[in-house]
Amino acid sequence: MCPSRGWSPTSRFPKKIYPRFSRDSMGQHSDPRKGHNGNQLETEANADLSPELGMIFNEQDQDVRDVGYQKHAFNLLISNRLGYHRDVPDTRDSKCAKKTYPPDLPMASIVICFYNEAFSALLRTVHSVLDRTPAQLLHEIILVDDNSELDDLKKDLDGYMQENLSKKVKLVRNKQREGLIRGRMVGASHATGDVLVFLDSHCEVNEMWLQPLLAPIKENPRTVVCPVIDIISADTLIYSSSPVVRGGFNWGLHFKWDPVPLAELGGPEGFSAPFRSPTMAGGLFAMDREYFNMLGQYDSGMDIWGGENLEISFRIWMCGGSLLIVPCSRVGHIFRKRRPYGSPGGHDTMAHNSLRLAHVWMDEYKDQYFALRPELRNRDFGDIRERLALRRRLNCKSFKWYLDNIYPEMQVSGPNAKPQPPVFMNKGQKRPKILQRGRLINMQTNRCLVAQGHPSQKGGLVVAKECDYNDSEQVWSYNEEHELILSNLLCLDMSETRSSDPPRLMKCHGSGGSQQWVFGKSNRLYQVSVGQCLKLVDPMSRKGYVSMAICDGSPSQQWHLEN
Ligand code: LR7
Ligand code: MN
Repeated sequence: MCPSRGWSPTSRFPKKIYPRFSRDSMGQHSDPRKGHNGNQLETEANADLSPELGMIFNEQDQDVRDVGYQKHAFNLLISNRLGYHRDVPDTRDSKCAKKTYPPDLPMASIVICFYNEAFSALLRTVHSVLDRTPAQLLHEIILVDDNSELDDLKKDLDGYMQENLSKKVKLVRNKQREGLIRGRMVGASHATGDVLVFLDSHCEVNEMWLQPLLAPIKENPRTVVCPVIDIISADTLIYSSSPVVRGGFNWGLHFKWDPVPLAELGGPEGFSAPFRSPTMAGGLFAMDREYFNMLGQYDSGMDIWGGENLEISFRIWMCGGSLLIVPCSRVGHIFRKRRPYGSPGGHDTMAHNSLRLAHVWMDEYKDQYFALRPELRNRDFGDIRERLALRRRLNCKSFKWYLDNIYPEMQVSGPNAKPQPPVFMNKGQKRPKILQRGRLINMQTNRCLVAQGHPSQKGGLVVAKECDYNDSEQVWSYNEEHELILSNLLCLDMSETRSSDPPRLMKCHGSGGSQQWVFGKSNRLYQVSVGQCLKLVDPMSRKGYVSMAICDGSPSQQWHLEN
């Protein structure tokens, strides 16, 4: 699974944009730009209201959301309502806009392999490429359906492509599930452009994303490049900027993000110049097509998911190429908390694939992996003779060379651990501005929402009780991050998808979602990540319990923050 980037100080308050509601239909796969009838949500000029994009108005909305989380592990209701075209915030450094690129860049074949992807997310990926790539650089888009089981990815997709997409967009279907590694190889084998660009099937490319990737490849075809991967929240679909970091790994052979060493960021262009990265995350990169073939594509003995990202990273560096991250190219990716699919037979393909890469590329350092995973020491990993022959044929360097020269920060266990070089840290943290302070009053009963126990108690419930205007512990602050903080201590929190649970007081995490609340129309208090509104359960009961419910605007759902 992809590590989240929550560790970065700047990602605590990401620059964000709220999706604008512009769709005419929900659930039907027509081009949303084509008409404006039906279910349009009332939007107000106030951009702060657009988090209401996830609001659940009826059972059908609830269903789309719940089934969506099960099948895709992100908020399908919002994804569908967003449609296939939207603007995203330009997250590039200001220096990027001033850069110019040669007019005769190589042409790109975009390869997107998907398995059971949400129709709207797949189409938004495709249209973002079509909308934000100059036609003369786009040779083709190749979609590879990895034998998906969802109905709409069959006839509906064919129909949509015929009606709405040019011949530049092609679709190849695998007869059996191959996994993303062989799936990408299938896509690449159909490609005829100069450069291959791989994307996951739930991405949105940003302004001027392609030129900065193609330029270093034109200069040197042995350069492989990655964009900075911006974050599209799985719960809100909000697109936010991600900190500039580089790829590493640990001895469990999991990819991780590392800060960029200061030395890599030298030069007059500073943060906007491409810099070297020991590894890539895997899903989003561009590579000269001939070089991809020459370097041995991927290991076709790897199944479904995992490990191929480290394998190709090691191979690039050890066999004479280089791997760069290009900060002026930005592509958003939906980061999910779990992978919503398994592998046929339920195999741990990550372990199988990691074993293959360890045995082919890591020399004596594979023992570092086995020290952590002793049960894998004697596990079968199939035939790797072809990959070993490839390594010899390409005359690749040792893994020790790679560690010494490309990833010296990597600690090798043993008595003489190396000291860490200085690292680049992002700008300091800032506190979100408080917009309003006051008592949170239920308008049906005039009672105040307060802590059931003490407001400092983590995990404590909130209840509607008689207001006590002398008690400062009943005062809420509402800030620009849409957090509701009681008595300056804890945040009102609805953890993720368990919308049947009541909200609780939790440590403020600053990453939106479960702690984002919006005061909407008719005094609704809407929770962004569960798509529901806060409700007083029983106005007659003295207990004052509250819960989340479908937003019907009834009196028990009306709240007001009173100064
Ligand atoms: O059997 C499958 N067949 C497929 O076609 C399984 C998956 N897929 C498709 C899938 O629909 C998606 O488009 O392959 C793509 C990647 O699968 P994800 O989105 O489930 O993977 P991920 O984003 O969780 O994982 C990251 O690591 C993977 C390791 O195998 C791949 O390299 C992914 O491309 C990679 N994603 C990224 O690098 C995006 C940034 C995330 C980070 C960090
Ligand atoms: Mn992905």
